[in-house]
Amino acid sequence: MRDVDGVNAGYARLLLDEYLDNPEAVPPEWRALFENGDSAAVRDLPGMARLIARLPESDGAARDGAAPVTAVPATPESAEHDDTELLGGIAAAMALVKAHRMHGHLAARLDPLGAEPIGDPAIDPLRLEPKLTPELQARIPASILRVHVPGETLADALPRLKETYCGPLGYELEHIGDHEQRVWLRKAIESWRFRTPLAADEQRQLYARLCEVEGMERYLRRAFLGQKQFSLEGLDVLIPMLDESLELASSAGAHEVVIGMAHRGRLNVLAHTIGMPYEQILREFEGERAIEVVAADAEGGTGDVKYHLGAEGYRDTRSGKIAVALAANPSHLEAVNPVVEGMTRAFQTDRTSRDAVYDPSAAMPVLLHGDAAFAGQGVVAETLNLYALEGYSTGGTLHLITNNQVGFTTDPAQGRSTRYSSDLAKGFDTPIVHVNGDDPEAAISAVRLALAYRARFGHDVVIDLIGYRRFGHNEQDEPAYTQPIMASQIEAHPTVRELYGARLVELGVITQAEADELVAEVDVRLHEAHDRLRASFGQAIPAKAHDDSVPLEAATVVDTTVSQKRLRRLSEQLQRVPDGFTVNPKLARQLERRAAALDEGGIDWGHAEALAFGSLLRQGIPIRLTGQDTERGTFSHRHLVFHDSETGEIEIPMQRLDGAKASFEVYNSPLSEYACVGFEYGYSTAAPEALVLWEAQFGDFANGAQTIIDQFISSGLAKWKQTSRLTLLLPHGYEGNGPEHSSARLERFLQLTAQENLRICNPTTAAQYFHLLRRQALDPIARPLVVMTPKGLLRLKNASSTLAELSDGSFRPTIDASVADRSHIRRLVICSGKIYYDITGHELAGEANEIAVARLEQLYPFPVAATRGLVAAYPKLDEIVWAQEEPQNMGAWRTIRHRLEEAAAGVPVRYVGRPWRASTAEGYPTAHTLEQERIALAALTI
Ligand SMILES: Cc1ncc(C[n+]2csc(CCOP(=O)(O)OP(=O)(O)O)c2C)c(N)n1
Repeated sequence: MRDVDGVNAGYARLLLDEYLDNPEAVPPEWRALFENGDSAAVRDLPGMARLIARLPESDGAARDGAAPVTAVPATPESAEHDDTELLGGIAAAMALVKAHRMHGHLAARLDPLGAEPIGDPAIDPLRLEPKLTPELQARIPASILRVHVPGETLADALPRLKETYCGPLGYELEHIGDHEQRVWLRKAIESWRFRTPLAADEQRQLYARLCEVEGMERYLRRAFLGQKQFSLEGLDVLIPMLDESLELASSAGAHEVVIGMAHRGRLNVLAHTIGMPYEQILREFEGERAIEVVAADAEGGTGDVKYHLGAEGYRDTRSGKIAVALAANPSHLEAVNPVVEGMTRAFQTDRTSRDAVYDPSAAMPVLLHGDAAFAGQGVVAETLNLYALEGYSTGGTLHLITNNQVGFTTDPAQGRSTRYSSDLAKGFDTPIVHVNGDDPEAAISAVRLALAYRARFGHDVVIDLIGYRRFGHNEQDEPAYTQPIMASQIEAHPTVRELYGARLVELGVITQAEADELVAEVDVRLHEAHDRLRASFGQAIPAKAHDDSVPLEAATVVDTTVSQKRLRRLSEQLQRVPDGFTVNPKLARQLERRAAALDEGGIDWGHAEALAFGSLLRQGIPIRLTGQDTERGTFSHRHLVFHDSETGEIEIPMQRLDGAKASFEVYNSPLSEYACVGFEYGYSTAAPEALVLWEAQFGDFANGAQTIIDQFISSGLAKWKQTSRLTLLLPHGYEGNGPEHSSARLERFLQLTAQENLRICNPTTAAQYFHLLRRQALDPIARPLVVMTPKGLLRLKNASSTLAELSDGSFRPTIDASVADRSHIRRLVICSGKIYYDITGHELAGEANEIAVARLEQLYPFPVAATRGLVAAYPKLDEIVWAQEEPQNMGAWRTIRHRLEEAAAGVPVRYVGRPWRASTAEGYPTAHTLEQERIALAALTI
């Protein structure tokens, strides 16, 4: 029988706690005891005695590597009340340790401006029951508390525990559901593995870096008084933290780090993290005040403000060179987050063989957030939600909140309901490290811990870097109007460079003279760069204005044909399932119909799409397709992923095509538009060779991603020379399903078009869709494509195609009516999309001999020549009618009317469609039917 004393009893209590938290975490013999219902026994000493007596001799340590229990022999003379006191003390000590881990951050000294932490009674040893007096603390062996700080007893360990959890770093990790991660983090934090002191030369380097950070901001402010720079001052340690991140990413094998950030400190990141020469940054400032500033560059781009520009550079690290990309971003805070994730994922993916090979170690995403923005912008949550999803994971993102404790003029208490800016991340099981921005060494250790955690668990991690904003929101703002107390505190507060310099002088690492010398050197370097820049003035090339009045039709002719033999072979492989795989019988019948369609005609939309994809894969074009329920297709028309009806196993024939030279990725997306479209945009910019498609459930939902559409997809080329072949598939068409399932808001996309920034099409046959997809992938000029895709037409016989229509021909921007004798045609109806079938399928269509109905399949760039040709083919026209099912203030009419009138060459152009409406469509099916009928009739009756 083993000794039973307060210490071992305490250990058993601890194990019970642990068991209740996570049964797997306790040694099996203990688990067995607790499972047998003996947990109640732990509550009292005699119960413990019984319990421990039944244990085998070797009780083993808990699995997380904590020291085995120290068996303190029971002293025969110890009074029973001593045992009781010790047992109580151990319980309190355990609570104290737990409280430090859970609430220590509330007592941490995180605010450089010195705000008193609120603290928490649970971490006060004298407020526990029983009071943990120094004497009692000295009787409690630290080993049974399973802490990782050094010390024999609680009395030895407690100061270090306080220093760990309540110093310049505060940790939140106890919310994490995964026991292994919690244990790993506790150990890493309490052992100070990542808080090893910096060597003297590292300290000097760190100080020199802070001189550069501060020196650049100061120089810019002096040299360009009143220009916006969104200074980093107050959060200067961000730059050394990024330095450390690059070092660690590189040593872990990454060859690319992708950074997303807003305005704050961006110029500093460009110079010091990306390595952009000072001259280039100074040029931006000079350009702003130069008289000869140009409105547009040679390619018609209109540019962007300097604190939005993207950049790429290479940095030397101890482990070699690493590429660093800073994603271009708009003012819209946090919008760049998913874009960076998509870019990173593209860099992590090898698309050169049938299976996309995803290697998260190849690149690392770093997102910098404002404290107000992180808490307030919904896209943050949407992006956090991607981290563990198969199609979206990037091996964990390093999130750095540059927390200056104010959002423009808004105090945190007005900006969020939570204590910390970072609190949202807790819902994603993410560890959070808060760090005082005036302690550069603590900040570096936060990065080390965060990236070790990321490397170990492939999980997002957040560092909340708490600093202040030395000046106003920008350099034209007066902070004292709205934050007067804070502003005066900041004015009296030394900079982090000054504080750290003074500390190093005190430590004897540098002399005051050396500290001052480093400051002066930075100033000299900036002066010299500015002088060199000034000397180069006058050599700039004048920009020529771009004529955007005439949009051009696609200049290049792209061969989109595929031989019938190849299409047959593809079709057969796409329907093939492995032996023993059971396809749902209804689906099997659909597949059989597809096989027959090759000979009989009736190749439907989903079939044509699959053939387009398959043919592109054989040509070496990688494809990535995502969207809500996209694997099957919202309208059950796609079925790229088969599910074995008996085992649930999955089969993706597209990934098994013979001779495919590129990867095919297909994923159901989470229920997000903003982050998901942003992600695919980012992916598509970093994978220019790939055809990246995002599909909306219904086209209307794309407006959840409006910021990405407005700020990136449509304007990225003009602002940042950044484009891609991202393709949006937006189900569109009036089928009586109410205001939210009818319109993809075609008008919005058309309104965004100019300078050939987009392609917008509304194809009406499977073959047109086939050729359009192939053209989009193969056109040497990359542009985003917006496709109004059908719903009812997916299965409409008339909208299906023959094998010959796929194998030959090309995408036709207009489709003429098939009228043999045109001399009696008095009205040409031109329409786009599904309404074509409503008009031509109407019972009166056959009698409308004087009317021809043509289709406009490409709305932008507007097919000027083709439309002119269309009109010219009808010599006796009295009028042209533009027919649409959308209301008059929506759809294509208002954007293309002048194009139609130009092409009409004097023939009057008239509108037929829904009247002006505030809402896209009728809510009642009967009202819808009446309206469709009215439109068709109006188009068909003269
Ligand atoms: C989506 C969006 N809404 C509003 C703004 C206007 N705005 C620009 S900066 C700012 C405050 C940002 O505060 P914070 O996130 O704390 O970053 P800081 O500027 O303090 O670094 C606001 C509201 C914006 N840029 N984007």
